Amino acid sequence: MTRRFPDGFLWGAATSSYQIEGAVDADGRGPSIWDTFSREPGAVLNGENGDVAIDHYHRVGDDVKLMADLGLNAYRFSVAWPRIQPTGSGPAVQAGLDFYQRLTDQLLDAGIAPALTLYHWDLPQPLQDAGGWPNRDTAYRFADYAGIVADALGDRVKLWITLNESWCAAYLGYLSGEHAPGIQDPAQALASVHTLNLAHGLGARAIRSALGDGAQVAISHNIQVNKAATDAPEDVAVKTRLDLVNNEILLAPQLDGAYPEGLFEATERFTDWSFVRDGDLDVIHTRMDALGLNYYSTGTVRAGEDPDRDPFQPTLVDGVARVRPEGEYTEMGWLVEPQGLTDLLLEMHRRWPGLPLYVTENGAAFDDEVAPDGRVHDERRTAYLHSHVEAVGRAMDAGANVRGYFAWSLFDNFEWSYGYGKRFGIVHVDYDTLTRTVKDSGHWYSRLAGSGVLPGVDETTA
Ligand code: PNW
Repeated sequence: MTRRFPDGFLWGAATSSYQIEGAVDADGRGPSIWDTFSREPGAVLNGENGDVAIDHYHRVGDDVKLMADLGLNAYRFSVAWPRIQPTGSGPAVQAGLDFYQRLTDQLLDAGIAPALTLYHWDLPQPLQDAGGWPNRDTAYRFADYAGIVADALGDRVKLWITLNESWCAAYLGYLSGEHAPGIQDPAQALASVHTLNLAHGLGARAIRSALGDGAQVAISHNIQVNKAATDAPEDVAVKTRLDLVNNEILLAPQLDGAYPEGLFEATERFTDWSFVRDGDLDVIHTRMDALGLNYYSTGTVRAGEDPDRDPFQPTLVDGVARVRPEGEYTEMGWLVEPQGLTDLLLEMHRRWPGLPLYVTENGAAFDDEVAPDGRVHDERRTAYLHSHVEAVGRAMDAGANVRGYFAWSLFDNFEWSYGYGKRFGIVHVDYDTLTRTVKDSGHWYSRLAGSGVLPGVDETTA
């Protein structure tokens, strides 16, 4: 059966500033928390960092040309806050804005719709020195920054994403410490969630007041999709408790205007939530035009103790054991489970009927090499993308209002604490020469983008 997607469906690929740009000292850019964190011994595998990354900052023209050759009709990128405001506040650096104005002009010339993420984890270091995301003031700084970028790029960009994965920013940054700034403190993590929620709402308002209804405002969440290992009440209870502190803590205030029932009790041993002020929930509940979902995998959980768990790493929910079902796993150790994406989209549709949805990231890390024939035969990635795009189609058949899909990632790039060791790209990057080579999955994706029809997994010729 041929799977055909609607006209106007966005077929894009996604990246983020720190992961691809390099040029960390160029044109007045200030340091971000990732510049600092990646220099701490042991923080990133092999001591790698984003100083050069894939040098996108200097190769932006060729990179856009490559997207055009692939026939993408959308591109999701993020703006590096420290290029716009090196200290996180104060006047904008024109050279920083110029870079993104050139990028968006080139995209539009090539018929590629820009989808702009304002924050993909590169917080200006001076804002961390002032307390970072646990500090309420960071939300107001973010709103100022959002307004600056909206004024500068609002004539070119229609789809605005306030924050990428606030779950990661709060919980990997301030709870597990795997990401910058590398703090392990449940109280700071929960305060960060609230500041990020507030930042989203204030940022959405800043964009709206600069651009009116011409702009579509969204956020990208990596909702944790978990299944209970069995129907036993204790296993189901574990899943419900995880959903509460991972997902509902973001979705409920943003889309329903209130923190979910039971959240404050479930976390009272860490914080009294006194940082929530009158009026905050109204701000957080500012109308969104679309919801972005980043999906990679589905977890399975049961009640119990996890033998693999690092006992020194704090957690918000005790008594959780992770189950590793049989199946295919990517290089990240993530189970390939496309049905989880269908379920997620349908669950969002059930709760907020008609809300436009975008898959703002989906993809897989595999070990790829350039073969003697000069190509990258990444069959497993093609199969992954195929099964997940098919999963999006199934959700649309059942009524979900999905408007676009963005592969993560356009390029192999700096994969955070894994450094350059994990390759997610549909375009291979040789880290010695920085040469870009479209992988077979990229050729496959190009066919999909060009036709709106799901190709077979073997349709990978250029
Ligand atoms: C997302 N987790 O990160 C990010 O948006 C990308 O920048 C990143 O490259 C991509 O997914 C692949 O990792 C995540 O631990 C990082 O569950 C970690 C997790 C989830 C998403």
